[in-house]
Amino acid sequence: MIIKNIKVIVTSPGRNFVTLKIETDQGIYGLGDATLNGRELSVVSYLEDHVIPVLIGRDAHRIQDIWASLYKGAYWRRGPVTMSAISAVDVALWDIKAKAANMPLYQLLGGASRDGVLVYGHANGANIAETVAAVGSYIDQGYKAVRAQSGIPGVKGSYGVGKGTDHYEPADSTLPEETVWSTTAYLNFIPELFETLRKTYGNEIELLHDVHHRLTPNEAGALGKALEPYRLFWMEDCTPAENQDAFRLVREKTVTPLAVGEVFNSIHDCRRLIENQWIDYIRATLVHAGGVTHLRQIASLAELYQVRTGFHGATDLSPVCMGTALNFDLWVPNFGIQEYMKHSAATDEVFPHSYTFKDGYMHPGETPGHGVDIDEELAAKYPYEPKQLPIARLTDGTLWNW
Ligand code: CS2
Ligand code: MG
Repeated sequence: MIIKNIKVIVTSPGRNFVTLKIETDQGIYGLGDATLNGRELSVVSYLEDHVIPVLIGRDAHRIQDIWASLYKGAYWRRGPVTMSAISAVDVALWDIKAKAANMPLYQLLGGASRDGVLVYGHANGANIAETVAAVGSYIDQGYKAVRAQSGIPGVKGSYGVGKGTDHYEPADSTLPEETVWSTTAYLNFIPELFETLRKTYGNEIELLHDVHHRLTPNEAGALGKALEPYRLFWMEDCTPAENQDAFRLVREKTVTPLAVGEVFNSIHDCRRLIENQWIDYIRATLVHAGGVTHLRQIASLAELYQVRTGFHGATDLSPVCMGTALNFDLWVPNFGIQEYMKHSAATDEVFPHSYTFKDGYMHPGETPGHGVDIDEELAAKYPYEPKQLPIARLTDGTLWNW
C-alpha cells in the first residue's frame, strides 16, 4: 500500500487544529493530529518542508521503519515540533493499517482490556462556590472523576478558569496575555477548595487538580501533604519536570498521587520519573509524544513500575487525538484515566467521530481505524487564527511558569 498524497489541513472551528491526511494508492486514507497549541504553523512547516517529501512513494504499512526514519533521520532529535509532526504521521499510518484490517485500532493493538475508558471532566469557577457548583454539574452528568480549578483570590487570570464557556481555551490572544501568579495566595487557598468539595460531595467522587508547573518541589510537597486528607486522584504538573529528580523531593514529602507529562515528547523526558516511581500517572499523549508507536514504549516501561497512563485531553488536542487515545486507553494494560474536555459543537461537526460518553466512561466505537474523520469542505470555512498561550508573572514582575 503506497503513500500517494499527503495534505496538511489547518482549520479553526473555535480554535486552531492541524490535521495530517495521508492518502494511499488503495483509496484508504489515515488522519493524524498535528496540533501544537500556539505553535501550529511551526508543525505545518516541519511537515510540509521536511516530512511529506520523504514519505511520498513509501509503503504505508511500514510504520516502524517510517517512525525510525523520521526520528533518527532528523538528526535534530526530539522537541515538541518534531515529535508532533512524527506523531501525526504515526497516528495516520495506524489509522490506515486498522482500516485495511477492517477493525478499530484497539483491536489491532491487542483488543480491549476493559469495558470502557474512565474519563475526567474540567470543572472550574471564579471562586470556591462557583467551582463547587461546577463539580456538582459534572457529577450530575455522570462523571466519576472531575478536575477542579478555581480563581485564586487576588490573582488575575488564575489558570484553568474558563471565560463563560464549557471549554477553557487558554490560547485566546494573538500575543501572549500576561497573567499574575502568587504562590502564597494559591497555597493559602487550595486546601479550602478541596475541604469544601469533600464536605459537599463526600469521598466517592474522584477529584483531580492541575498545579500547572507553578510550584517549587518543596512547595509542591507541602501542598501534596496539605491535600492528603482530601484524597485526590492526582495532583498534576506540581513542579516543572525538566529536572526529573525534582519529583524525588516531592515524593519524599507526600503520598498524594502525582501526574506529569503533557508537555513531554519522548520517553527520555520521563524515564527517570517512571523507573524511580516518583510519579503515579504519565500524561504524555498521542499528538505530542510520538504517536501510537512511541506511546506503546512509554506505556510498557510505565507498566514495569506500576505507573499508569493518564493522557492529556484538553480541547487543543483535536478529536483525532481523542479518538486515537480512546482506542489506546481501551487496550493498554496499565490504564489510569483519560482527560476529556468536550470540544465545541463546531469542532465536532468538522471532525465526525464514533466515540461516545456514558456515565463517566467513554468508548472509541467499532469503526475501523481510530474512528474520527474530517469534513474538509467544512474545515475550509474556518481559517487559521494566530493565537498564543498566556505567560505568567509573579507579583514582583518576575516571569514565571504559566
Ligand atoms: C492543561 C491544559 O488540560 C490540562 O491539563 O494543562 O489545559 C494545558 O494548559 C493546555 O493543553 C495547553 O495548551
Ligand atoms: Mg495539565
